[in-house]
Amino acid sequence: MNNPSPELTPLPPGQKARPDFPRFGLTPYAWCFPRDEHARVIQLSGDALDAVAIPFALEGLERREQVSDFHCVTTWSHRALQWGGVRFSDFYQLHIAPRAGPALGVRWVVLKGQDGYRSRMLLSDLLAADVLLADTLDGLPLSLDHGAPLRVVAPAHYGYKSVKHLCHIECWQAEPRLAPSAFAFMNHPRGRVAHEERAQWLPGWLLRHVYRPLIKPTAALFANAAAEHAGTSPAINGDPHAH
Ligand SMILES: Nc1nc2c(c(=O)[nH]1)N[C@H]1C(S)=C(S)[C@@H](COP(=O)(O)O)O[C@H]1N2
Ligand SMILES: [Mo]
Repeated sequence: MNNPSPELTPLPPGQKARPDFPRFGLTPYAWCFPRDEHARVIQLSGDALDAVAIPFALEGLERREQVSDFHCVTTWSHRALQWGGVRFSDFYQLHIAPRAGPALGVRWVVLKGQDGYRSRMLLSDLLAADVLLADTLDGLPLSLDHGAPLRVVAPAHYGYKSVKHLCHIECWQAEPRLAPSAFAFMNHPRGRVAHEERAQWLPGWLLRHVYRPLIKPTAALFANAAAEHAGTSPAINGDPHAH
C-alpha cells in the first residue's frame, strides 16, 4: 500500500474521476470473452526466446496488495482500486529472464489477452515496481469483466496497456510489428499518463475532446455485451465495484 490516500492527490492532466469501474475497451472487444476464464497457462514467444507454454505459477512469488488509480485514455479515472497479485518484474525474473538470457537484450514486450486484444510495452516500463500481474480486485478473484483469470495492471500507463485475460507474452529485441487493435495512431508506444501520451502523432489534450463523448456509449455497450454473455439483464447484473 504505497499510495495511502490517492483521493487527496490531483488526477493526471485531462482526467476526470468516475465513481464506478466499468468494463471497458475498444468497441470490437465488447463481444470478445476469454475461452477459458480459469486457464493456468501463458504462452511465451518472440525473437528473444524459444516459444514455450508455461504454467502461470504465481505461487512461488511474493504476493502484493496495491492500491492504485486506473486511468482510461478516454479521460475517465477510477481511484483507489485494490489489486492483488505479483509484481511483473518478479514473474519476469523467475519465469522469463532465465529463458531469454540478459545478453539477448529484450526491449519490447507484447501482451496478449484471450479475447485477441494486444498491446506492447517497453520492458523497462513493465519492470516498474507498481506493475502487477493481478488475480484479485478488492480482495476477490478477478471477475470476467475485469480480466479473469489474470491481468496486467500498469497504473502509470493508460488503461489500454493493462491487458486483461493475459495468455501470451512475447519478448522482442527488435521493435515488434503489431497489427494494431484499432487505428495505429491510438496506440502510443509508452502511453504514460503523466505525460498525457494518449496517442501517437496527435497531442494528448486534443484527444481529450475526441474521446470524451465516446465514454458513455462505450461503457453501455460493454455492459450490455457482458450481460448478454452472462445471460442476465444489466439491471440485475450490477457492477460490484460501483460505489
Ligand atoms: N484483453 C483486453 N484487455 C484490455 C481491453 C480489452 O478490450 N481486452 N481494454 C483495455 C482498455 S482500453 C481499458 S480502459 C481497460 C479497461 O479495464 P476494465 O474493463 O477492467 O475496466 O482494459 C484494457 N485491457
Ligand atoms: Mo481505455
